[in-house]
Amino acid sequence: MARLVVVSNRVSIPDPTGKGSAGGLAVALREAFQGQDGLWFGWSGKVSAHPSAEPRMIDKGHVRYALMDLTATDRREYYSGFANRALWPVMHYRIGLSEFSRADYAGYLRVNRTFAGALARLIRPDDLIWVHDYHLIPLAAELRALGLANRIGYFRHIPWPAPEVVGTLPGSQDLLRAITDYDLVGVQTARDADNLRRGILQEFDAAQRTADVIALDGRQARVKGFPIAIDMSGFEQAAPRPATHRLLKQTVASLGSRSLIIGVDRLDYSKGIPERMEAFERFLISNPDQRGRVTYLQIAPTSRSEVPEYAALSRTVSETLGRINGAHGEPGWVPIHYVTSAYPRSVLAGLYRIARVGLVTPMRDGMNLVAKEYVAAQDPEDPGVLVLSKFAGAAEQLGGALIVNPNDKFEVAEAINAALHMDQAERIARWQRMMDLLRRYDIAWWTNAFLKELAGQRKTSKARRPA
Ligand code: ADQ
Repeated sequence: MARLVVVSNRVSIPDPTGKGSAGGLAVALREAFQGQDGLWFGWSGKVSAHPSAEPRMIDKGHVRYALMDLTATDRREYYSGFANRALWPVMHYRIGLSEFSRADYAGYLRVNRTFAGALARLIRPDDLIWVHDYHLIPLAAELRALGLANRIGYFRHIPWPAPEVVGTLPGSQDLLRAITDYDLVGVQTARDADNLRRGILQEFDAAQRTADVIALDGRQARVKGFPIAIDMSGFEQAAPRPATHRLLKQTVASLGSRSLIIGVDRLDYSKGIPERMEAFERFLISNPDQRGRVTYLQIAPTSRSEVPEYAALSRTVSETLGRINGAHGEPGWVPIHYVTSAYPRSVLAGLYRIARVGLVTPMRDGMNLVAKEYVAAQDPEDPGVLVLSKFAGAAEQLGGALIVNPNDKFEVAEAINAALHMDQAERIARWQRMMDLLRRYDIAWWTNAFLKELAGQRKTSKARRPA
């Protein structure tokens, strides 16, 4: 069997207890490595003044972890700069927040080249290479330039917007061309796939071979939707367990007879957290009888705090939260509870289960795993209701949710009210529809579908003569 080589910006090594990182990607990729030898290559998360050109190797079970350190300049330019300050906002349709710098872009290309050089020395001819996300778009092009002819797949976790939006980003033409150096490009939704194919066809003299396949300069790339999924059985089993964690116990105790509304997101402007708090405020204003009868718990661990737009968001969230709690709170009732820690998956599952409403209202999101986790964790006899943004990739699959436009706080407020008042039969019917789909397309389906398709690709002589 061909060895699987995964490349991602960060590498997640299982911890000594064997549980490892709780992140969705870590769980997905652990599934992909089941039953086969693998290599996982990427950034260690560490910064060093003189990083080695060779990765540090760690063996765990049948997987080798290859870890590269970065210099402080690499981290600033490649990661915080181009990836998170230029690419991320544009790919989430926030052109006005995108800060392009030539130095950052050069750093992004430099780190991709360094990674490709170090990785190429570890690659065997029949390895299947699976690259993840927006940090590493040019990696295949760099590997091809070094003479590699392996099958290389790419999965894109965040949206691929319409060509007019992507086109605003300097360097986007080169990135589009680089995408065609992959044999298989997986995106979250049919809309992303359509946007990406249109982008390539509009920008270059490319040909559409079949509905999915684009040919450019003798290379062929298949661009297709592979909606990422979750570990369904893990969530279904964890959710009903008795509350042992402090947060879960305290939440249950403080709720009394109140209904819980829950939001769980990384603190990111794409997730629409202040907008959601304002929609909740609108719900309280429009439904004064609900005051004191609901609690909204927002869990939002900080992320990318070195990026100025994230620090600004953190301030906005604190101000919005303080204002709403100040204006509407009463002795004995705080409308919005806000916590910023990371929690074990079992705790999140328990919280999802007791929440009558799951509020997942990103302004844009590639997929949004929280939406799926919330549904998976519900009690089949008495499920809660998911309120879901039409701009989350998950909305293409989860038609049983109340679908909203997060830009309209009145619409979100009305959906919260409808969710709290929905009768049991309708809640069960909607939940069942979503569960059928989530069970069918779970994480094992996702990894198998992508890898099977990648392995089945005709091996093209994509290697280019070294420059
Ligand atoms: P993210 O933007 O990180 O992922 P999301 O899909 O919601 O967004 O995944 C977040 C994960 O982190 C979930 O599994 C969630 O349970 C977990 N998480 C969130 N808060 C937590 C907390 N306080 N403690 C512990 N765990 C927490 C990117 C894209 C998404 C895409 C995923 C996967 O932006 O659109 O769905 O990749 O492809």
